[in-house]
Parts: sequence; structure tokens; C-alpha cells
Amino acid sequence: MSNTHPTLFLGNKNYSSWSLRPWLCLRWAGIAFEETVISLAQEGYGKGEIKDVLAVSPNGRVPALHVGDTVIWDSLAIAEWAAEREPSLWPADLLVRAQARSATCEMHSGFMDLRDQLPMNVQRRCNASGLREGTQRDIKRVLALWDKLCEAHASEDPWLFGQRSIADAFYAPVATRFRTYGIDVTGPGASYTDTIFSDDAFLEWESTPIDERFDFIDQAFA
Ligand SMILES: N[C@@H](CCC(=O)N[C@@H](CS)C(=O)NCC(=O)O)C(=O)O
Repeated sequence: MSNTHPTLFLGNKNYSSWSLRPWLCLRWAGIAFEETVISLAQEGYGKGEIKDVLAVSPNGRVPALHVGDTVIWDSLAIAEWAAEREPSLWPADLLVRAQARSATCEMHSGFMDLRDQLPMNVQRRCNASGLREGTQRDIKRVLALWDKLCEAHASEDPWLFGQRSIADAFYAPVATRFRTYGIDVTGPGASYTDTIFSDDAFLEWESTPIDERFDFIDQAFA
């Protein structure tokens, strides 16, 4: 292994949605990188105070990418770094690119109820009931966004903006959440999730054995 490659520090692959996003972007961009998974089941979790994480990331959160001596933290900043090296990670058209950024930012800064009540748990399958009003609202909004974008780009490749982009990496963990918790996805959204689930890079991530169980996540809706 070469030491000249960047290193991506990640959380546990079954659970860390923010880690999955830039990992997909780096794979899709064809950028060589090393990866190191840090257990998030440690003292300080939820407060940005896990010692092993603080040793590699200034805000105590993963993902963080080390490029030489430089640390890039936050999933979107890593994705943007990758796009500067491989511009095809964003749509070529200026206005489509602006829309792709809007969809990505909406995910990065929103959907708090969905994120809180339906945590990523890639390999689990169950049926969630008693979803909060805010979670239902978030699900509805995601599905409407997927349908509208897939319809608008129906004559192109089957991703949100035609060609695969950072926006797809940001919604991939949401697709796994819907699958995990038995959320009904129909219409264009259903074939969109199939596109994600058959992506080579996604399949590589998904096939990683669960390294550690997080009971508090596994027991949601049990
Ligand atoms: N906005 C950040 C969120 C990063 C984040 O919250 N990461 C979680 C893992 S998915 C984490 O490191 N949690 C550790 C903690 O909260 O102490 C990003 O986009 O990278």
C-alpha cells in the first residue's frame, strides 16, 4: 500500500451514513484512497468526544479525509474535494449542477426527524410503525424529490440528475433506511432505489461484514 494515497477515516460501515456518502464519491471518482474504520461504539459518542476520532478529525466526527498533512472533515467538503479532481461528480450543466447542489444541501442540512427516527442500519430489515409526524413529512418530501428529479431526467441515465452525481451519494443512505424499515417506495423512486442498490460501489460497501453491533440502533422498532 502506498503512503501517498489519501486516507479516509470512517465510522462503522453498517451504521455510519455520513461515512458512506464521501466513500461512494471517492469510489465513483476513481480516486485511490486508503480507509480506516474507527469504532463509534466508544465513550464520547454523540458529543464529538471519542478519543480515537478526535485524533484524526478536529470536530471529533467522521468522515475525515487526510490528504498529506491536510485534514478535510465533513462529508460534503470531502465530496467537493473529490469533485474538484473529478468534475463529473457534478452535472456538467450550470443550472442542473445548481439543482444537484440544492438537493445535496437539503439532505446535508435537513431531514432531522427521518435521520433521528430511522438511523442507517444497512443490513437490517424490519417494519417500522408509529412514525412521528415529522418523520412522515420527511419521507414524503424525499419521495417527492426523487420522483420529480427522476421524471425530469427520465431520458438520461437512471440517477437523480441523469448521470451519477454527489446528490446520489447523499441520498444512498436514505434509500437503505427505507429498505431497512419497510417504507413503501413506489413509482420512479422505486426504480431509483434499485439503481442505487445495484451500483458496484454500493454493493462493495454493503457486503462489508458488520464489525460491531449497536444495540440501541438495532432495537429501534424491534
Ligand atoms: N455534518 C457531518 C456529520 C458527521 C457525523 O455526525 N458523523 C457521525 C458518524 S455518522 C459521528 O462522527 N459521530 C460521532 C459523535 O457524534 O461523537 C458530516 O457531514 O460529515
